[in-house]
Amino acid sequence: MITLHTFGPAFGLPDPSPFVTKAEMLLKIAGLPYRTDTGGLSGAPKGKLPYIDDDGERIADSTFIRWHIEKKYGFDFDRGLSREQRAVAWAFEKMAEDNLYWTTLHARWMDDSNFDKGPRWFFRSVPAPLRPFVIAMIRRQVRRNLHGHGIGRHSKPEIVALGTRSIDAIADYLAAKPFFMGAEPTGIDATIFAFTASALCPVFDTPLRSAAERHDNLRRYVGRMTGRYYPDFGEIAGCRATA
Ligand SMILES: N[C@@H](CCC(=O)N[C@@H](CS)C(=O)NCC(=O)O)C(=O)O
Repeated sequence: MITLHTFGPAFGLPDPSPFVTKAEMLLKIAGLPYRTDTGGLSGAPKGKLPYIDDDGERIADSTFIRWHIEKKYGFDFDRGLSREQRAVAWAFEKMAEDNLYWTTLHARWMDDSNFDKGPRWFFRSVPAPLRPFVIAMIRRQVRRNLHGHGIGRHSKPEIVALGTRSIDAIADYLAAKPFFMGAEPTGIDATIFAFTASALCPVFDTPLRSAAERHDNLRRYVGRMTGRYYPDFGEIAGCRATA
C-alpha cells in the first residue's frame, strides 16, 4: 500500500502545498489505492513534502513520484500524446513549479495580511511563548529562499507580472479543452489543477488570484477536475465541482 505524506487539507484546498496536491492527483489519475499521513517532515528524505512510502521504498519529490508510478505500475500518464505534446506538457509543468509556485509563495508569505490568514496557522502547535520567534525565523528562511531563487530580488509589481504571465499562458493553452492536453486527463493535469487551484484560493487576496479569476475557463477546469477527482470536496478554490 502506498502512503502519501502530506500537510493535510487547509485553506479549502486538498493540501496547502500544490506539490502535494499534484502527487495526490497523480495517484488518483493512475487509480492507485493510497493512504495519507500528516506526520510531518521528520521522515522526509529530502526535507520536503510530498514523499511516498511504497512498501518500504521512499520516494521524494512529485516528479520522481510520477516516474516511480510509471515504472513500477506501468502507467503512462501521457498515453496518447505525441512527442511534441509531451514536450509542451513538460514545459508547462516546470513553468508552474519553477515560476508560478514562487510567485504564489511570495504572495502568501511576504504579505502580512495573507500570512496572517494562511501560513501563520502552520505554527499553531508551537508553544505560545516561542511562537513569534519561530515564525520570524521561518519567514526569514522563506525570504532567503525567494532571494536565492531569484524571484525575491524583484519588486512586487514585477513578481505579479511574471506570475500573471504564467497564469495567462495556462489559460490560453487550456482554451476550451476539457483537460489541459485534450479530451482526457493526462499527467500534466495533476500539476495544472494543483497550481491553478492554489492561485485561485479565496483565502488569499492576491493580484495573482485576480489574474486567475479573469479566466472563466480556469475556474470551470478546476470545477471539472474537482468533480472528477475530489467529489467529496463539493468545491475547491471557490470552483464548484461539476461532472
Ligand atoms: N520539487 C519538490 C518541491 C516540494 C516542495 O517545495 N515542498 C514544500 C511545500 S510546497 C515543502 O515541503 N517545504 C518544506 C520546507 O522547505 O521546509 C516536489 O516536486 O515535490
